Amino acid sequence: MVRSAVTVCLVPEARKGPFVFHGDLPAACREARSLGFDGIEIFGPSGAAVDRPALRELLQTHDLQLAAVGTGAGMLLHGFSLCDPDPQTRAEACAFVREMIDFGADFGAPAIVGSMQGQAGTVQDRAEALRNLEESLRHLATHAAQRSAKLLFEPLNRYETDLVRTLSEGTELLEGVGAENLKLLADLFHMNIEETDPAASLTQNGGVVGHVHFVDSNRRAAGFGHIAYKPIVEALVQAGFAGFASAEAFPYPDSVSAARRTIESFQVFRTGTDD
Ligand code: LER
Ligand code: MN
Repeated sequence: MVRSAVTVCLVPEARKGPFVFHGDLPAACREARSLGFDGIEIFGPSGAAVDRPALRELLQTHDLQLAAVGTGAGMLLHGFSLCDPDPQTRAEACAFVREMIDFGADFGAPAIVGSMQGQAGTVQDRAEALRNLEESLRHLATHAAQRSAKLLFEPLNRYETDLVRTLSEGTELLEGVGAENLKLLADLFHMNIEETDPAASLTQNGGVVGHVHFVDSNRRAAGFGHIAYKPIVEALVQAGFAGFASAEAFPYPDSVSAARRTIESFQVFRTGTDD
């Protein structure tokens, strides 16, 4: 069964980012539970930043799972990327993600490589950047496997990367890395920009999708934009998807309304209709 999650951002520098809850982890857990979410996804400053015993108690108290941990703060706060042409800086980027993998693994949750894939830009050619990224992911997936954890790779839209933008490109990258525990994250906002047909792409690549960012076309909560969810959900169900669909959306018009709208829209996973 697909489980619902909602994002909580604990990085003040990302307060304008597409996260439903910001700053107050206990309050976010309370709201997530009262609205009926199964889990939370944390975007934190580093693997060591979150007090693990306190998080464990919060998750237990509110009967929530940790769905995933984002690693984008490595890029946002330190300028790290996994395709960096400099081996030393790339090693530091890997170390940052490894700490996040360890944090997530303590809670049975995968880490997400999204923004941390980086960009080739004008610094290196795309093929070289992809080779660097592939090597970093192989190393990180091996590390995650040692902790019995999955690692999630997220294609992004063209305004955020020139490397991997579609699920098919993601599948190709995964084949190059060759790690069983490396899966794709399908972010419906990025897909709405990059995919010719999001549902068809999920049908084609759904077997390696391990997590979904459940969000609308305008990056508001599902139901506040123009994505038709029924064919997307049908494709995911057909592919046997049983991971988390996590609300990574702007807190529009406010956090609680965005979370509530998400849970209402989440009914499409139960009933198969957008109504
Ligand atoms: C960035 O746009 C995004 O979607 C995040 O999930 C990646 O870290
Ligand atoms: Mn995303």
